Amino acid sequence: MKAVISPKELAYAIGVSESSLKRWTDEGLIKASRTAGGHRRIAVPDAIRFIRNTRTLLVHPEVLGLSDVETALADESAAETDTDRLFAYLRDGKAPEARGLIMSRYLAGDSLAEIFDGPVRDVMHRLGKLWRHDETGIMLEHRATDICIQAVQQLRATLQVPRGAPVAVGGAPPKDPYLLPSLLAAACLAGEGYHAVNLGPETPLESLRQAAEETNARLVWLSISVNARPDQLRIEIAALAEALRERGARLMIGGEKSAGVKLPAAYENTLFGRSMAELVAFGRGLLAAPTGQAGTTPG
Ligand code: B12
Repeated sequence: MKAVISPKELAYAIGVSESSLKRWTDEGLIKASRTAGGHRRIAVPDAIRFIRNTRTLLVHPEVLGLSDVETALADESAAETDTDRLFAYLRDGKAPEARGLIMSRYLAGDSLAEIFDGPVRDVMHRLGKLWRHDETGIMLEHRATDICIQAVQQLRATLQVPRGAPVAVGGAPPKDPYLLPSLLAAACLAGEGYHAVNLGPETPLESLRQAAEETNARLVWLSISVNARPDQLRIEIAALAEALRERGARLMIGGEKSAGVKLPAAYENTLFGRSMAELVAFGRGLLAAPTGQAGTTPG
C-alpha cells in the first residue's frame, strides 16, 4: 500500500474528475495536506476512509497500491459467494486473491468485525472440518492461517491510531498456539481507536498483567482456543481479573474454548464474549465512558 497520493491519482482511482476531487478536499470531505510547493496530498488511509464511508467504487485499486484487490476482482474462476471464494483461495494457497477479496469487502464498507465473524471465521471452521490433523491438514491449516494473518496486517495498515490513544493488551493463554483469534481482536480494537498490543499465543497471564500495568491498559482481552489445563487457567484468570480490577481496567474473554472456563467468583470488571462484534461493542462503550470510570458497565 502506498503512503500518500495526489488528488489526480485518487480521482483516477475512483473514476471522478480531478476538479471534483480537489473541491471535496477543499470542503473537508477528504482530508488532505499540502506539500512545501503547495500541492495537495492525500494519505492512503484517509482515501480508504472516504471510499468506505461514501461507498464509492474503487475502479483502479492499483493506484492506491492495492493490486491484490485487482487480482481478486479479475479472477474469473471465482465461486459464487465471497465465503466460497475465500474458502477456495485459502484451501489452494492463493494468497493475493484471498488478501484482495478480504480488502475488497473492507473497501465496500464491511466492518472488521463483520469480516472476521463472517467469512474469515466461517472459512477457517470449514477448513478445520475438512481435514483430519494429518500432515496435509496441518500444512493447509498453517498456510491458511498465514494468509489470513497477511490480510489482517494489510487491513491494520489502513488504520491510523492517534498518539496517546488508550491501550488494549491481549493474547492467548499458555498451551494455546492459535495465532489468528488474538490477532483479529487486536485489529478490531485498533479499528476502534485503541493502541492494541497483541502478545499472541502462549502468553503467560502474568505477562499480560505486566503489559497491562506497564502500558496502563484500559482493556485486556484473552482469546482461548485451547483449555488444556482448566483448573490452573481459571485460577490464573481470576488472579488477572483481580489485578486488573485494582487498576480500574477491564477484561474480556472469548474464543472457541472460553465457554468452558468457570471462574471461581464473579468479577465486575470481567466479561465473556463470543464474537468480534461483542468485543468491538465493549471496547467502544469503554471509550465512551468517562475516564476513570473503567469499572462501570458501558452502555
Ligand atoms: C488453524 C488450526 C490449527 C493450526 C493452528 C495454527 C496457528 N498457529 O494458529 C494447527 C495446525 C497448529 C492446529 C493444531 C491443532 N488443532 Co486445530 N484448528 C485450526 C482451525 C482449522 C482454525 C483455527 C482458527 O484460526 N480459527 C479462526 C478463528 C477466527 O475462529 P475462532 O477461534 O472461532 O474465533 C472467533 C470467535 O471464537 C471469537 N473470538 C476469538 N477470540 C476471541 C477473544 C475475545 C475477547 C472475544 C470477545 C471473542 C473472540 O471471534 C472470532 C471471530 O468470530 C480450527 C477450526 C476451528 N473451528 O476454528 C481447528 C481446531 C480448533 N483444531 C482442532 C484440533 C483437534 C487440533 C489439534 C488437537 C490436532 C492434533 N491432533 O494435533 C492440535 C492442537 C494444538 C494444541 N497445541 O492444542 C479442533 C478442536 C476440536 C475440539 N473440540 O477441541 C478444531 C476445531 C478442528 C476440528 N474440527 O477438529 N490447529
